[in-house]
Amino acid sequence: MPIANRLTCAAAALALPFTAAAPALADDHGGSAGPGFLATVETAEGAIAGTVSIRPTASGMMLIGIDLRDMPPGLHGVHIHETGDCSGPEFKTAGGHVAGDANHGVMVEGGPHPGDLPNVHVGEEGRLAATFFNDRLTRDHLTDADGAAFIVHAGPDDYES
Ligand SMILES: [Cu+2]
Repeated sequence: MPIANRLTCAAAALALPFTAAAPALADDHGGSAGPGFLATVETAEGAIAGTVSIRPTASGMMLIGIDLRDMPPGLHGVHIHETGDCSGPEFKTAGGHVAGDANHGVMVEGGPHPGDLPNVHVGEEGRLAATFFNDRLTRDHLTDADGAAFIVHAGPDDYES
């Protein structure tokens, strides 16, 4: 996974389970299938950028919610990486994507990785609010011994390399 040439700009270790007090659950109307994950996302400089949540649903899909501020405007790749260690400044400790047996990228035969997500666009105000469904990511991917990490890349994913 060639992440070395892409500077990362924000990351979170998905180590924290949801709690009842989590603001991200304020609009929870049910439909959850077991506890999910909530993590605080920090920039490479250590500033708090916001939160990411991942929760299992009754459909079997994971519901991924991203709510960040003060992000660099433009297109960014976002992924779930395989190791829950977001040491700055480039977050290489997070390793490659959660890949399973799949190839990287929705444009590639055998893809995408369970950790692949669509690119997100941040406007001039720096707000990034997005929700995704993911039918490949599993609880086991997130709860293995070394955890998992959420990464926002400085540039977009080309969905194939
Ligand atoms: Cu990535």
